[in-house]
Amino acid sequence: MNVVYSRDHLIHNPQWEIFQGERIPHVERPERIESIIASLKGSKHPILSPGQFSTRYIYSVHTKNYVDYIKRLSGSLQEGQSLYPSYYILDTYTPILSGTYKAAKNAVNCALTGAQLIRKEQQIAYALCRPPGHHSEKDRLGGYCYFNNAAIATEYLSQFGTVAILDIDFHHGNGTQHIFYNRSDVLYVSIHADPSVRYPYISGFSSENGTGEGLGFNKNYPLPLGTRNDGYRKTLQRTLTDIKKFSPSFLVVSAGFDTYINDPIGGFNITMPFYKIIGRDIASLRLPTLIVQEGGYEITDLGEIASNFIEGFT
Ligand code: OKP
Ligand code: ZN
Repeated sequence: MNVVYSRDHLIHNPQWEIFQGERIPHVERPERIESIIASLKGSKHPILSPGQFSTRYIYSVHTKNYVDYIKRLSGSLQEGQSLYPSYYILDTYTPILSGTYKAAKNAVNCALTGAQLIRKEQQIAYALCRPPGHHSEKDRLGGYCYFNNAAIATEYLSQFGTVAILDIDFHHGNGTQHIFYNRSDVLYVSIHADPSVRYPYISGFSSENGTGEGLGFNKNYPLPLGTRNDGYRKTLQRTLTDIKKFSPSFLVVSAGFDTYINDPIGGFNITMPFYKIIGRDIASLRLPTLIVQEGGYEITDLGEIASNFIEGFT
């Protein structure tokens, strides 16, 4: 499996988030992706640099005003400054820094490079995107996300066939759901923590099924805090059945590893060896698959989690 990675994510280095009116240390750290790449470097998987793609791909999912706003704000800041914008936001956890635009665009390039690989060679690719993307809506940032990497890659792939998105991050991907909510050529399926007790709170309930032409093409599987391997696997099997029924040309996996038992902001009890099983179960679909990195904040173990997942997949 090809891994797509670039050091350009390092420039986005948020120090704080504002949580319940207090400044607390930011968990979406550059060390996350460095932990993963360090672990994969010893493996047989080739590591590729992303290509450059036009901003037009970002505009295919996000409004021009929103994208330009992030670019302009980011460009106006000094190194080390951070700004919590008042417009186009879902929350106060997602600051803009001088490096944010460049890093977020690089994450999109990683996802698109992976998407191109799976389209042309019908293979599997792993895009080491950072910052993550799945909370970002058409014109709103939030949940540490600016541009929706998985959605932009999906939009690109959807020109060539139908796409299923399987979101296994601990948090519901409200942004991805929002972007494809009225589409029948893109199926969004997500397993995540019960939104009545965990971020993003506003969406991720099982009653959200899509709208218009997209009715029936959005499926949410919220699970209680404390969910363990066996309970998780039952739900995972259900999502795989949904995807098989849809029979897509491509699969995009929004892979967050904050379901891990020791994750500092998660609340499930998934154990280290189980990531191999999750990878193997998803790979059993035998689809050209793009894996897009989302969350996962236990920095010390993150590399090992990703390696287990990839090993199970291949
Ligand atoms: C992003 B992704 C914790 C409260 C803020 C925001 C969660 C964003 C998760 N101090 N929680 O889905 O991993
Ligand atoms: Zn998450």
